[in-house]
Amino acid sequence: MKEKSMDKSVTHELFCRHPENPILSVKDWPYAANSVFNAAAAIVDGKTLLLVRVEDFRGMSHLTVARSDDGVHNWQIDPEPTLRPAPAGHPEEIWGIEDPRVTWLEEIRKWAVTYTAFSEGGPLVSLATTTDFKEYTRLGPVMPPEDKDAALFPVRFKGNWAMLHRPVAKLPSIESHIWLSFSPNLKHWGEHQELIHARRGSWWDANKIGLSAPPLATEEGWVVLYHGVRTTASGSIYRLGLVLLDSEEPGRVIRRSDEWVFGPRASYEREGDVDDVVFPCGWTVKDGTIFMYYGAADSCIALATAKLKDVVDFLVKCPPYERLRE
Ligand code: BMA
Repeated sequence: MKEKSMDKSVTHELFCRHPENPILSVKDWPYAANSVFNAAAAIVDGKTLLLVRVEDFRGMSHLTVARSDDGVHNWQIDPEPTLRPAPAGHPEEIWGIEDPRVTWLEEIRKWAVTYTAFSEGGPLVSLATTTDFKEYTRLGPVMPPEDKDAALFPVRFKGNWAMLHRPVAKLPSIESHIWLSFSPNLKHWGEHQELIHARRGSWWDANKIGLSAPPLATEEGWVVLYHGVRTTASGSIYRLGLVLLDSEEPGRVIRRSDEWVFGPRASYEREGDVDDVVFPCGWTVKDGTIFMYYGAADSCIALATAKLKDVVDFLVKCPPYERLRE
């Protein structure tokens, strides 16, 4: 059995797994699917809404909405796919759409949905907006391949929208970092800058990192949850770390955790279509508690919670971000 001890004193983990995990799997689905995982999360009309990546038996993914009053039980799942790939008008979606993140844009009173479109040229970042999670307006690709793991900030900075995303370096010797880009209109993006760097050597987040859930506003700054991909002789291990960005200048990294704050330990995280993966695409905050929804082993959806205050207290005690110490 691959399960490791779940004792918090052993794991150092900030987040606690829900005892009823996994909270959603293909058993719960109203139609046949291979796996349900990597879901965006939001509070909509007082309910928790997950926009779930569903992989069909061809290997291609679409997105389907699940809603719950308490964010744990009694999920009402759309009886058929909510957002399907539309390759006729959007050839970049030919091999499916994956890993959504959602952000409420109060200024235009719309949800922004960033997702990976799997094009013949590789995965890229696409953006759509919605007001009801039923009808979607596609803005199309906003970052060319290979790029994924994107989410918007909910507000503009000096007149521009901002997005975190992760382009992939073509050369194996170059690390893949998280970038920050800006746009006046959500459609055209520029002022690209490298922001959070993959570390090197034996670090848990060496060589490849990516954004997990969208940035969360707190009094201390933007809390960013990211994943680090550790390559081992028997595959990759996806674990999670935290970064704090300046409230007014998201291009300024203030703190970064040295240790991971969550990693695969439970059996449903350690064994599945892709072993040893925890992959959150969304989190919600209710009464001071963060609900982090994550894909587990690319097979099901699990929930872990933490007090927002504990996360912020932890982050402000993390080392200042200095590129040289990596
Ligand atoms: C990443 C993404 C995720 C997936 C993870 C682990 O590159 O493609 O969708 O969960 O790999 O397989």
